Amino acid sequence: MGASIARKLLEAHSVEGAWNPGSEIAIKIDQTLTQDATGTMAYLQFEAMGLPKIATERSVSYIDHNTIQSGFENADDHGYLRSIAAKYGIILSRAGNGICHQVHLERFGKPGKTLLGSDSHTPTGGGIGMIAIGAGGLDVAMAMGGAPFYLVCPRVVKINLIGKLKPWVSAKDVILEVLRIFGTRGNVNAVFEYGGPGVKTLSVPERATITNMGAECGVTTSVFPSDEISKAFLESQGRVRDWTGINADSDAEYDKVVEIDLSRLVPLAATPHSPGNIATVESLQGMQVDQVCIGSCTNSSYKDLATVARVLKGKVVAPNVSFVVAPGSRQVLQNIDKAGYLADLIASGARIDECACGFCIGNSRSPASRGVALRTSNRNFEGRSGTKDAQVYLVSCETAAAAAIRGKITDPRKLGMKYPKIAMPRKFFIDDRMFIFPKAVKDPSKAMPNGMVSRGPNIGAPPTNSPLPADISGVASIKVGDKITTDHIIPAGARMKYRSNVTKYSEFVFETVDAGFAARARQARDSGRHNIIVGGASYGEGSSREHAAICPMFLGVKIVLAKSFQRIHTDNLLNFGILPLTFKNESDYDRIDQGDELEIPGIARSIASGRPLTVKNKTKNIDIPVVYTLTGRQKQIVLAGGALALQKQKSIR
Ligand code: MIC
Ligand code: SF4
Repeated sequence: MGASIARKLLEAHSVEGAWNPGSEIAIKIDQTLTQDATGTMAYLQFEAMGLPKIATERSVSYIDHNTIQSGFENADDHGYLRSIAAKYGIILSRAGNGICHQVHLERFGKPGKTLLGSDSHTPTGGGIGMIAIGAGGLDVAMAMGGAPFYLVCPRVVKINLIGKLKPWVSAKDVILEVLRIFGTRGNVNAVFEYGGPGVKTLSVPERATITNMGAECGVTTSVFPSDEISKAFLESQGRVRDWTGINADSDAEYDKVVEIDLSRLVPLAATPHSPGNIATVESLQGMQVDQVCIGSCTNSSYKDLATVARVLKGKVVAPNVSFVVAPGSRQVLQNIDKAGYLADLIASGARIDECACGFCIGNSRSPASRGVALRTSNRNFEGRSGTKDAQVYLVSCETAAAAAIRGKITDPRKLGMKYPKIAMPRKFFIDDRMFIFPKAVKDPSKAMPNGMVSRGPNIGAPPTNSPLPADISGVASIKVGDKITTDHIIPAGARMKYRSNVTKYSEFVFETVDAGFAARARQARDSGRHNIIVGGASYGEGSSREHAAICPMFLGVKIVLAKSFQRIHTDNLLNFGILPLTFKNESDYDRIDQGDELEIPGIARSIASGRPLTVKNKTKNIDIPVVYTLTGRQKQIVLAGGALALQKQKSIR
């Protein structure tokens, strides 16, 4: 049997383990990316490793999330990132240059390479045939230092595309269909690999829309072949030398094959409050809309914005709609400007936002109370927009543009217009001057104030943890339900400016779920008790933000006991010395209440020797069997109190 693309690329980068889905493997990382909201912590950790330079082929630090700069915190972080990039040989993409995933695809993505990014939408790079994986900042910091990245050898699911999309149906509808089929749960440790004759009908940015939102299914990554279309894209970026053809073998083996006929797809929407709640746009028609936002790393390419501009040309947005457009990159903005599309957007009444994450992360453009927002982004978790009771629908650019004109949800096929066909430029106008390339920094110390790394008062020290206690004796300090996202655990939006200041940021753990949690947990911690979080299924969905582990760690959380976990969050918990445990019998979830006194005597010794664990619920006087599935490496990490703590222990020995 032949090999899939995923297998070929993972095996070509393998440094440990053999191809055996479910077992642990380690791969060499060629490229890394960080963004500012996760990057400051990643670089603080990199500094703590004491290495002189990065060891990757290419590492890029993007400033795209925290660009609102209300208060000094964001600017302090930007200064820190600039000086760190100069010091360690990292490329800096300055604020205003665009969203990491869009920019990386344009300027640095290379078929066949591995990319590890401290952002869950890093799989966008799969659109150009990379194995691109999202991870916590610490894993990215270690990869920058040359360490391999450990992952579970994935199951490979082939998504066989046939046919061609009909007018007004686009790549966003393809990934919404994938979400309809697979949902947001149960896809951990899988890779979605796209193939079939339909692939050649999709451009690279369209493929990237699809791989980007595979993150919402919870897969490790998604990947497309690299073909003539990828070559043309790289040519248009002046980078044809970066092209290599990558294909699956014709007899490649897959764990599952699912077929999607592109010609049968219709405009779809993800309805509140999950990217997995899929409905047809037709079924939602007529609903009054208050806000339409175009942008985010999912849908902010040249073609996306040009299509919207053509739909809106000569019209003005409906009076009840606030219409926001955030181009994905400065390159997109410059090129839609040169082609005249920007002028059409401005004329239609668009509020042109900075080339950044902006509305998607909820730090700006929050909708009105109970407002209905149609957005082209990838997540519509409750409250993520910054307005708790807003109703956010995720849609394609075509559907968003139709609503902007009509003021209500409208199936774009019913607009009565001819579908605008957008020709991609053969050569994009390219201006790389908003990058700071390390080789241009002749004397790194001059790029830093007083020759030092720039550390404003917002830059704290990377927090550390103590080894896992011999016995756990504590309290179920919070009990939450299914599908708790990292946005629930530690909010982004206006709170995100505290990313470099763990003491402050920790005040907001579970803020939107139970505002009393942080104070309660602190009190338990300070009285010598351990905090235990009890969760439902798919705990830790969504982002890669390691603060969803770091801040609970800071509050004295030692264990999260849940029905199931998402991949990146599991790794983050372990990296910071918090033990993820699952119920042996899911129904035991009902046998713990918030506030119950819990004990796990001899936990450290049991884990070290591989013995089963039991949680003693002292309040209810019952024993609950629990499960840990840790490799030898992961055991060492969690017993030491996290990956940095383990590294320190090893260097002392
Ligand atoms: C997100 O979309 O939730 C973010 C903000 O990009 C996060 C990263 C972060 O929290 O900084 C992600 O997707 O990983
Ligand atoms: Fe930025 Fe939104 Fe993409 Fe996250 S999902 S990287 S916040 S644009």
